[in-house]
Amino acid sequence: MNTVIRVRNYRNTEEALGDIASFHLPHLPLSVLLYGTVIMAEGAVNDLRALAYASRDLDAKVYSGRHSGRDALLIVLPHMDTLSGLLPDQDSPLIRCINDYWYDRETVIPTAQGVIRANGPMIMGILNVTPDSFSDGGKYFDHDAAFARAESMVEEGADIIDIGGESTRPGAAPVSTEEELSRVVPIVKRISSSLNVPISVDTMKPEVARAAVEAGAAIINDISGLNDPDMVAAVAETGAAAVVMHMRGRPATMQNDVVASTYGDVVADVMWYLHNRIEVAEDAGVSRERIIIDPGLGFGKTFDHNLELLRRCREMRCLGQPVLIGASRKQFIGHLVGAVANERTGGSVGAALVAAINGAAIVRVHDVKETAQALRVVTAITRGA
Ligand code: 7PJ
Repeated sequence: MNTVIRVRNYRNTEEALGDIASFHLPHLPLSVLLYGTVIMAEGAVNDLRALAYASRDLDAKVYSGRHSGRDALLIVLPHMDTLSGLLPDQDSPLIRCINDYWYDRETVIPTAQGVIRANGPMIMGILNVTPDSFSDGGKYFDHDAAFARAESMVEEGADIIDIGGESTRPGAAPVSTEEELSRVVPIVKRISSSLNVPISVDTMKPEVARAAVEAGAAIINDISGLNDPDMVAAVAETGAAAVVMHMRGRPATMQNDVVASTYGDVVADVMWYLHNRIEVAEDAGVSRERIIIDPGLGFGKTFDHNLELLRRCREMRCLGQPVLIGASRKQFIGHLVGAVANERTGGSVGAALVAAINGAAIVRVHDVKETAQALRVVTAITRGA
């Protein structure tokens, strides 16, 4: 089906009223939108028609309209109890969407180095082996220092180590393939041969991806969303898992002229992009369960877009993939707390907790120790100690 379906969770009446206006629902009581289960489906008219038909079985009210530039349905399920008998039925796209939204299942991700399994949010610790990354550039450029940092992150609670050899901050100098290979491959080899932790490699270059997996990496983290067809091929061939991230524009210029109207509904637009990238990857032979999705906080987004993506993070689970959130030390946090990058730990932990509570499977962070401690408490509260 060429649709994107998601449970919609409104923050307040104003936000719900916005959707009411675009679906011409003058008679629908606001309380139903705020307290019922609201599903937004967008896409091809024929698929929407089939969904509208199927939703009759669920005692739903269905309204058609437009949303974020697409044909859309708003499906309102006023009573959750009408669903109780239907929840195990995985074949209905609507039920699958509700299940993905609400139920925390075990995360299972096959990678190039075995299967990653987790019952709660995982921590991906950032290791930049660059001379110029924005918050810790130069610190771990030296291989011994990088290895020592990887070791300490594992002790502090990192479940995955993400190694990056190219800075993606706006205006950073591009790095040649040879240079990136020489920064990344030796450290991947060293970590994979002596630490028991899955390694992810933050790269946009297929040559680096292939060499990194050969050296022991499990996951390719491509901020360009598998934009290069050869990168899709590299992921398919190597059996690596892939983080597919949304970015608007290219790193050097992505923050130029981003405004509120860059997106209609930022969550909808990001989900459509990710939906299409998943299809491209699947067509090239990358199995769906190997794909992790990421809205790409800070990559061509305004301050408000970043906050909205974090607040509505759970909606993205309706694509059926584990969600990764990278908020750590980013500018939108600096904007709120007024601190330089390496003094944004508290703000970053706050964002990571919101992501975890909102269903993120992986949080990508610099401050592993503090995040692990905070997540330990959140997990005990939300899932039991
Ligand atoms: C992200 C990333 C992110 C993923 C960077 C920084 C900039 N990869 N690589 N998600 N950010 N998947 O760490 O601030 O948000 S580099």
